[in-house]
Order: sequence, then C-alpha cells, then structure tokens
Amino acid sequence: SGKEKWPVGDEKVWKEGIPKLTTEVPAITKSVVNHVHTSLARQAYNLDNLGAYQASALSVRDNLLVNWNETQSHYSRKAPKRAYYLSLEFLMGRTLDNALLNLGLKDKYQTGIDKLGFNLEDLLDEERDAGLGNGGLGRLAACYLDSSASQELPVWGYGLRYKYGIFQQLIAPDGSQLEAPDPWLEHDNPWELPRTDVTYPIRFYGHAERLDGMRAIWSGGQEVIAMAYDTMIPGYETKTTNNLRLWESKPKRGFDLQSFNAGDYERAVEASNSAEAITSVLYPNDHTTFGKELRLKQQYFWTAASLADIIRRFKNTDKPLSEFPENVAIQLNDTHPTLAIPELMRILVDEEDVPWEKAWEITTNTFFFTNHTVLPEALEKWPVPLMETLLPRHMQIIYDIIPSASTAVERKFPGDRERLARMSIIEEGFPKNVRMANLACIGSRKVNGVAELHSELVRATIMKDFVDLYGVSKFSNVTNGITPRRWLDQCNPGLSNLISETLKLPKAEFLKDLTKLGVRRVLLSLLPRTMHIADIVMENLQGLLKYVDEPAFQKKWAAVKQSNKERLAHYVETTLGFKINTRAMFDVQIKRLHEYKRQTLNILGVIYRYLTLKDMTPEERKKVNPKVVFFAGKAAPGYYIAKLTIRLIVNVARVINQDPDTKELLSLYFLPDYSVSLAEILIPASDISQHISTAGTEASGTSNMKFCLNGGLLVGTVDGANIEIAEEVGESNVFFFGHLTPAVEDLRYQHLYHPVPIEQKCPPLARVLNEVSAGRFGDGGVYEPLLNTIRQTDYYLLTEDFDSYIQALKLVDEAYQDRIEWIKKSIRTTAKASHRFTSAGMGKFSSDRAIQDYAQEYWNIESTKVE
Ligand code: B1N
Repeated sequence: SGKEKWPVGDEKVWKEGIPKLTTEVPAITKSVVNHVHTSLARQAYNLDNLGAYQASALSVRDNLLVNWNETQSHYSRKAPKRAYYLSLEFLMGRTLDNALLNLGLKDKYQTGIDKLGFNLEDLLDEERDAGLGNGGLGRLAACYLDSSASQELPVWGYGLRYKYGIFQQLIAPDGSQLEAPDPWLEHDNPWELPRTDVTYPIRFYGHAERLDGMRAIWSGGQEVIAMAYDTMIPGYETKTTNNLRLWESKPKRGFDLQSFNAGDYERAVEASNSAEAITSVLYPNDHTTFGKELRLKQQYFWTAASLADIIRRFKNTDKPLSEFPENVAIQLNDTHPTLAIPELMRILVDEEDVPWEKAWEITTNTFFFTNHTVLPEALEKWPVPLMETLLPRHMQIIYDIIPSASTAVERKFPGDRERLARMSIIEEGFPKNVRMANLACIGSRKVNGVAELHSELVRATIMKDFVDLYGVSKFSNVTNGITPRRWLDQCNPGLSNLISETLKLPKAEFLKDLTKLGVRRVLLSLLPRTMHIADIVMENLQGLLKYVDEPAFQKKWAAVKQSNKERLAHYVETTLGFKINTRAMFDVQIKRLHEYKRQTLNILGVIYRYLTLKDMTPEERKKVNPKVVFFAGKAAPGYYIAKLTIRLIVNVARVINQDPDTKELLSLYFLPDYSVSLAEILIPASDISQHISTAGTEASGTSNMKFCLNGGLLVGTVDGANIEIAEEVGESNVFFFGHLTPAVEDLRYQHLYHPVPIEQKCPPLARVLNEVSAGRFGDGGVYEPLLNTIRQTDYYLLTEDFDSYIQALKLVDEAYQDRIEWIKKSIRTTAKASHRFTSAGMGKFSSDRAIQDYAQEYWNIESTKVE
C-alpha cells in the first residue's frame, strides 16, 4: 500500500528525534565524551584505557544502532524471504575494530580519540574476545554473519549467550594445560542489547498425552525462560546491519512460588540455579560427544526459543503457515540444532493444528543441514531414555517420523533389513540411541559438506545409504570461506594498503568481493584484448602478478611480512618475555589440539630437526637457515593424549631454546590461550603454516585460507580445503606430502592385522621416540601413553607419513634459501589464479562466495538494499 500510518504520537516530533549517524570528528568526540559522562558516570580526570574503550564502543554502538534500526524496519516493511543460521557457536573475537572498518569510520574515530588524549590501538586492546566457540565451526559462523550483512542478505544468527566462553588456557610449571573460566562479561559488554521484552517459556520433562490423530499435549515438568540478547552485525560499506540473537536462560518468575510459600526456600533457589545453568558455559569439546544431559538441554532450549521467535516474526507478516518455506530458510550448523526438526513439527501439529503430512512437508522444505566432520566419535547420539525423560513429546514425534521413512526404504530396497537398520533414526542397543545426523538428513531439504573432498566423503560414507534413497542431488558441497574484512584488512592493514596502492584501487573494491572480478574476467576473455581491458583485468588480486618480478614491489611485499613478524615478536616478548629472531623463517601451526590434526607429527619433526642439527659440525650448521616454530591451540579438558602433546611441546621448547649449539638455528614456542585475536597477530606473520591432518580427516580447515590470503605458504596433506587452495594458487606454491585418502583405510587395516615394528617401518621416527622415552626432554615416562599411540596401532598414520613430511620440510628449507623466489611464491599465493580467465585464486575462499552459494542454491533468498 506504500505509506504506512504513523503508529503513535506526532510523526514530526518523532522523526526529529530519530538519531542519525555520527560521522564527523567533532560529533564523534562529543558522543564519546557524552558516554564517558552519562553512561560511565566518569570524567576526564579518572578515565583509563578501559573506560575510554567503553565510551568509544558505546559511541560506535550508537552508530550501529542507527543502521540496525533502519535495517530491521526495512525487513519488516519488505518482508523478504529470510534465512536463519542456527549455531551453538559464534566465535566472534573482538568487535570494535571490525565495526569501525565496516562503518568506514576508523580514521575519523582515530583522530577523535587522539584529540581526547588516547590511542585507538591501545583501546582496541582493552576489548575481551567474545569466545563463544571452540574453533573452525564457530569462527565459520562468525564469518558467515559478516558476509551476509556485507551482501545485504536478510540473515540472522541464533545462538546461546554463554556466561563463560571457551576456557582460558594456562600452562602449568610442568608444561601441561590448565583451564580457567572465561568471565568475558565481567565488564559490561557494550555490543549486546538485553531484550527484556523478548522472552519465551521453554519446557522440559513432564508428560505428553496423545489426543486424537497425531496431536498431543505436552504439559508439566519444568519451565524456564529464554531471554534475547541482540548483537549488531554490520555489513561492510553498507547500511545493512543484521542481528545475532543469543538466548539466556532464566528461572521462570513465580514458578516456584508454591515452594517459597511452603517455606521451602532452598528448593526454589535450586530451581533457579538449574535454570541459569543451561546457558552458563560453552562445552569445550569439539569432535566428541559425551551424552551430557545439560548439553541436550542447551540444544533444546536454544532451538525452541529460536523457532518460537522465527514463527512469531513470520506470523507478523500475516501469511499462512503453508507458505512458511517460501519465507523462511533455516540452516542447521552441524547436528547440534537437529531438535529444531521435531520442535517445528510439534508447533505445527500440536499448537497450530496443521495436519501431520502438511507439517512434514513444511518442515522438510525449511531446513538445510551442514555436516562438518566425518569422524565417527563426533556423530551425535542421544540415549532414548534421556530423550524420553527430558523431551517426551519430541521422542513421540521422532517415533512418528520413522514409519514413513522406513516405508520409503522398504519400497526401494525390499527386504534389505541391514540397510534399514543402518538408516534408522534409532540405533538399537542398550540403551537405544537417537542418531541426530540421520534425523537431520531425513528432515532437511539439502545436506552439504564443507569442502569438495569432504562432501564426497559424506556421500560415500556416513550418508551413503541416504544418497541411494534420495538420489545424489540432495547432497552437495559448499566449500567454506573466510571474511576478507577481518582476515586481510583488519589483521594485515599493511598488506591491504599495499594491494590497494599497487592496483590503484580503493580497498572497498577488493574487500567487498574478492571473486566478482574473477567472473567479469570470463566475459572479458570473449572480447579482443586492448589496453582498456588490460586495465580492468588489473582490478583484481591477480593484477598483482604483473608486479611479481619487480624488485621494488618485492621489497615492499617483504617489508610488510617483516613488520608483521616484528609485531608478533613484540607480542611474544611483552607477554612471555622471550626474544625472537625475526630474520628466521616463521613456521606456524595453530588449531585445536587433536590427534587427527597431528600436532604430534609436527613436534616429532621439530625434535628430528634438533637431533639433525646436533649431529652437524659447526661448519655444516653455518649453511642452515634459522627457523622459529610456533604452536598455539587448546585441548579439550578431558582429552588426555592431546594434553600430553601440549606438555611435550612445552618441554621440548625448554630444552632446545637453551641449547647453545642450536638455539640460533631452531627455537620453539607454545603460545598459550589461542584465540581469534591471537590468530590475527600470528597469521600475517607466518612464512609457512602447517595443515597436516591424516588424509580424509579434516573436513575443510579455514585457517589454511587465512594464511594464504596473507601471503603465507602451506605445508600440508592432500586433505580438506588444502586441495582446492592448491587448485587455485597452483601446486607449485603448496608443499604437499603424505598418503592420499583412498590409501588410509588399507594402511589402518595393515597396522591392525600385519603390524611392522616402527624400527623397521620408520627408523628416523623410532629414534625420535626413543630420545623422548629416554628422558631427553624431561621425564620420558610421562609421554609413554602418547608415544604408544604411535608405536602401537598408529591410527593417524604418523609412521606412514613421517618420511615424506620430513622431505616436504626439506623442500621448504631449500625454497626459503632463495629469498627472492620465496617472496614471489608469497605474492603468487595471495594473487595467483591457476586459470587466467576462469578461476578466482584466493578469491574463491572469501566467505562472500560461500554465502552466495547458500543464498542461491539453498535458501533462495535475495539481497535487499536498505534505503
Ligand atoms: O568445522 C570447520 C572445518 O573447517 C573443520 O575442518 C572442522 O574440523 C570443523 C562438535 C565440531 N567439525 N566438527 C566440529 C565442533 C564442535 C562440536 O561440539 C564438532 N568442528 C568442525 C568449519 O566447517
């Protein structure tokens, strides 16, 4: 109808009161001072960096909210199809710097804060990371939010507002990992808006009573309240500012009034404790499931609150529920939110009176499911007895889904009982279990993996039977991506400035879409080549290739890397007190500690290098290039072997960093408490990084993309996204080694049934293990359980890959000797595309491309510009 009626009061008075963006320095300083006085109740006399950070953050938040409000009312008015990203983890890191860059106001704030007598960089350092995630899966969710907003897509995230994020990692005197809580909300969090008016009651336990037909009534049990906290997600160079809604659990007020009245104060307080416990802490395990009741409670609490909110918003559009899938797409980030499937069925069937068949059609057209790992220990299963107690109605619904699912199997594969058992949502046993991946697959429109190889493995292994049933088109791939805003411009301003200056291109051109120009090139290739076209072709990271042989450019490129190495060295010196040789090659492995990621292979390789150096004469040593090895990463608190690996790394470092024979040539650091912010310092500083998982185990990896975009080379196995990176930047820029995926199964079989002693299979590795056992790096006995995993079944195939790993590192050393050639490789890694006209180079790994894939091939949503 066009114009809407003003809802309340005098429209003119209202409109004059609506805040506008604060974009000029005088207005910025005014707003910061205003927050110092009115939000913090402080003054210039007693303002420290933390206070100045808080006031600046509140001022920036005011700006974000101007855009946020306009975006949300735009969405309400236009009612476009929306997508929702349900993730138990959002590993956001810090917000202020990113918000300033996306708003395009960093320079202005810098000037203003300077005038107020503070330094912006110091203030940025006051912010605590929002560490609401374990690793890649959570950081991916954060990158996807940035890309959705940047591409003006109506996408909201839904997650949990954990009171404690991923634990803080400390290193004990003996070298082992200790965990401390992460009280990230200790100082007020300026980036969140508590929505005391957005609440939903969430039920647990109780009983489900079947009515006529498929309906039931679920009642009794315990009710808690989900309350929303909103976080603004600004797009880059756009007004679009999306929302991340995180739920907090609270006791239902008055719920236990009866106990209070009965004088049973303690019981009532206990109930409130158990309500608050639900969102108190992020589970710090990735790739393992423990079947903990509280985790299941988290999953239901979050999916139920999110769905209630989504449905309420949908109903505001006055469209009928039958049109739900045309208006709403919901992406399930791994199986963690799978309960959303029976929950939507419950709402439709029990509360909205939609017939079962119709409800199932709506449900299966709404959800999309991403798998992030094929490791068997990571596949979520929940005991049926636990589900029956905690979520009796959902268990009924799951049992009601089964018949039609089995009929489909029975029809296509009559009499194939084994197949039916494999595909069932319920796994037989004592107890029976609900297989969440099967439920997620059956209830979703499409299923995807996160890199080509991984998606192929999903089709060939865990989802094979479902591919046979539904056909292959339901199962596809969206290769992960990273946001170039945070992972190039924010973490490496030197490099992004150099690119911009060299290509004579405003930063926004390549930061907005690293791939767009790759597509334009295809069109250009059809035209005759003229100077004019050559100029346009230059508008791309590939434009840098023109300069790859220019000494002046090489020098600038190398200078950026050098200053990033110095920044890292400065960090290490100020936080740990170690002085680092920044002329050495920086070799980095940073990721969660896990046997499949094989940090053990790396540390054993370091020991081998150390022993080799020790064996050399001083003359021979003179020819060796110095190298500094960095590790960082957290181990799940209950993961004994992973924690032993950390202990070994720390204790090897203590020995070799002090050995006068070798310390100039090889040193080793384990940087505690890895985080998004630490990654932003480490990644731009690396010459070479390690991505060395046993082939077929790392679904994608995303830090590999970050390193390459920043001109770091990779040493890695033929696994995950390493493969596609090599396809894009050329195999000559990646140091591959190790067995390939198809060999892994056979090798494991041989290890089990025809074991060969390690002394025969791999003598150099045997020697390394013996040195550790013999106590060269402190009490050898401590490490026996870790060493035995290699000596015995060697499930992750270190003995098979060690020789080729050492060989690959040797090639790295040789390549690094020719420094000019190395710099060229570094430039090519950032800039090169293997096919001049059809490939996008590292642009492929922008999360903008990934989100476009989801938007077009999965969600069917469109960009919408906020006027
Ligand atoms: O997800 C990332 C991938 O790049 C990594 O290769 C993959 O290992 C990672 C249970 C997980 N897979 N599975 C998890 C996390 C938490 C949890 O409770 C599993 N994380 C990954 C992004 O696709």
